[in-house]
Amino acid sequence: MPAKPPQMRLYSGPLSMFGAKAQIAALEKGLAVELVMVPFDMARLYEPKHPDVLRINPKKQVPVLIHGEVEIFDSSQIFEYFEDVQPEPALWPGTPGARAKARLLELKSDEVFFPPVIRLMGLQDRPDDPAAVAAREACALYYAGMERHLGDVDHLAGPYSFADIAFYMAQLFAARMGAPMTQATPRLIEWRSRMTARPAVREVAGAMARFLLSHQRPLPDFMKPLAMADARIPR
Ligand SMILES: N[C@@H](CCC(=O)N[C@@H](CS)C(=O)NCC(=O)O)C(=O)O
Repeated sequence: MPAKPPQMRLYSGPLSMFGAKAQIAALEKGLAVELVMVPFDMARLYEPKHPDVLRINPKKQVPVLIHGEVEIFDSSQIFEYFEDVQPEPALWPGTPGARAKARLLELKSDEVFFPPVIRLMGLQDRPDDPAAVAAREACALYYAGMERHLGDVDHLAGPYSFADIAFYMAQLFAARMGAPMTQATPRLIEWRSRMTARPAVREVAGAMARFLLSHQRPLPDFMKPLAMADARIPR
């Protein structure tokens, strides 16, 4: 009898934007993944760390993925692994040039757009601090660039891709931190609505919305419909 293929286990957190990227990708690909939510609360955040996370990731962060002997961390690395083990539906475009552009957009989302959002997280009680004003301006500038980049196409890098998933989660956290998209970028707002309508996105962002509400945290307007229980996908 052939050996049973190992179960994939994904470690994430209820408010982990990077973990949510991996969760959405797994759902889009129909991968059977056991989700492990690591200890997290609003006061201590990710302390104490999950022992498997400590063992596998020297950065002590989620997401972490275990699949048999494969033990990896980092949402972008996990995207690549998912694409290799489950090529369909493809979440990178088909040609090398288009793939390179999509990968760069995915990286920019995490490493260019998101750092000002991280700065805003530490400035929530000081919205007028010059550093907070500058961080919100950086987000607005990035949105304006993405609006031009999007033009009149539906997705950021050709077909729906990991680049869309990454930027959706990054902008969701930016909106939570006071740097939402506005009507200054109407095509981007439409892109966000298309993304929010996807069942995989609804399931993951919906769980996040309900977690925030259960902790009396405000929701950006576009997340409010996500908080309803029927945002979950029946299985
Ligand atoms: N580049 C990493 C970033 C991972 C990351 O920042 N994870 C956060 C949660 S969203 C975390 O585990 N933070 C806890 C900590 O840094 O102690 C990725 O893409 O996975």
